[in-house]
Amino acid sequence: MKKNIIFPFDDLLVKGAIFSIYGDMGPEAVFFYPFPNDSSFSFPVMENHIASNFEQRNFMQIAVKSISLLLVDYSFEDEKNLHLEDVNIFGVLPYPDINCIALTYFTYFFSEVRKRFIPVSLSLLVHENKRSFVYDSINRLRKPTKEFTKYLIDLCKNNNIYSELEGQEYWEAVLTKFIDFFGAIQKIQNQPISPITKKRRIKILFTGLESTGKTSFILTVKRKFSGLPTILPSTEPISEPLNFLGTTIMKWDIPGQKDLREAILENSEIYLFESDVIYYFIDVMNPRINESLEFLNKVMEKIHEYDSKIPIIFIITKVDEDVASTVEVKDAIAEIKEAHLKIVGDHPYKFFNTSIFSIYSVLNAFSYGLRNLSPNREMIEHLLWGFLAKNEFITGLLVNENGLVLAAQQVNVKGPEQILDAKQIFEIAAPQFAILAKQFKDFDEKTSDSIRYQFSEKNIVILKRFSVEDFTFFYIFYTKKPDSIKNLEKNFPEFLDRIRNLLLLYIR
Ligand SMILES: Nc1nc2c(ncn2[C@@H]2O[C@H](COP(=O)(O)OP(=O)(O)OP(=O)(O)O)[C@@H](O)[C@H]2O)c(=O)[nH]1
Ligand SMILES: [Mg+2]
Repeated sequence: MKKNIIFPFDDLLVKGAIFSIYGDMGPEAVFFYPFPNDSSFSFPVMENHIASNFEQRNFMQIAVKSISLLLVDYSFEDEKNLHLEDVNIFGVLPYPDINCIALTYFTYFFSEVRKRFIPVSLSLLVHENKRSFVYDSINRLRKPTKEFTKYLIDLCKNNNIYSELEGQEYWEAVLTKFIDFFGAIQKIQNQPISPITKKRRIKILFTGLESTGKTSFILTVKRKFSGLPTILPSTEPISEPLNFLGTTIMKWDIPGQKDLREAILENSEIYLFESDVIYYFIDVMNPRINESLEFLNKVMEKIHEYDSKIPIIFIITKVDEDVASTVEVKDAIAEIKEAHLKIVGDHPYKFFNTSIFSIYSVLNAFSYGLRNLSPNREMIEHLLWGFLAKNEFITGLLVNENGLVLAAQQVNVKGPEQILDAKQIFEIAAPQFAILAKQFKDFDEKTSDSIRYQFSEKNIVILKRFSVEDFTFFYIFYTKKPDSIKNLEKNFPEFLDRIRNLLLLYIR
């Protein structure tokens, strides 16, 4: 049916919004805007809100994909310890058939009528080549997206709407709300934080006073241990690319000596502007707190000029194993945290203690910053958590071939049983990454191989290698139940299928 095709938000980058729920017949698109051009339903004002390029089946596909992807097997059971009402996940899913990606919000509501949790999703469609809008605006889109979803959920709850059909008589009210929502998105689009670039580049900064271990940290990430003994104080900012899942990340190592670190402040438009993460270093053996605070303060002042909420990752270095548990070091860490916390304001932050003698401590701290740049981090973590719970694993780590930790999850274990921590598990498996990554260059995407380490009857670590496009990844699973290995072999392929798309859109 051919109609007057008018979509009043012509220059909006979000081309459609689809609200889906898992109703009685499975996932279904219940409310959506604009209407698909072959809509089977019509009400008077609808003609002005039709999109020429979407069909009903596209919205159906979005409902199925966005909901089934994140469902974990326990989803429908009202188990006390699952806290499904706290699941609030954002991520980016690909829809190549319609050349779009969708910023996707996934959550649940509890239906008193159905006596179960109902999964719902809201998908915002954006053309593939405008994806950077989503990546750049994801944090600002969260609030209106959540609020609008909340409105739709309440509407469904209060009126027992569990299908598109049951929703039809509410369209008049819903349509106005959709238009308000699109208006809110338009506002966000009209005030870009940074120019919308086609290709996303990422910039990360390593800064802090001199001799706090910045260059050593970077060498450890690169696992260039041979460079460590001969390391000299840095004399100029060094920028170096790091390829992270197809995205180029520029890392800047800023020298810390007084006159040299002034350069970063004077040339803040080069170093600080458009930085995505700052790693700020403090030496636990020689914290020089006042001097460090003074410098950090100046850095923050510059950042505020650019009005960005850049995350600060504090790296407290030289917390070597032999001193880590001494009172002096513990006190120093507490004091460093307290002092530096006062100036982070409302920037997201996190503290890590590291030592170049524990590769995991360095890789984990470094990965944390990168992980937080991924719009799909929450989705991957949720899937990993669901997989662990379903198969009775305790810990799961997703690691790339360079040992960067893309996701780390642990399920609660009851009882006083001694369990290995993530660091121990990582260090058991890590020596294999490099060997395995090279060993079978030509293995195909469908297969994965595993190595099993069993220390004792009840401590088993499984390393699984798989690849997505040109990238090699490892999953490391830890369990105390030998039987769960059989589950792993059976359920892993399906899990891998779900996670593959999310990995491809990890940062890009
Ligand atoms: N024990 C111990 N020593 C460390 C650690 N990390 C760095 N160091 C030592 O600290 C000294 C300074 O390290 P660098 O990496 O050069 O420090 P930097 O922050 O790059 O210093 P500038 O380039 O001057 O800003 C070196 O002698 C390192 O060997 C650590 O985790 N443990
Ligand atoms: Mg240096």
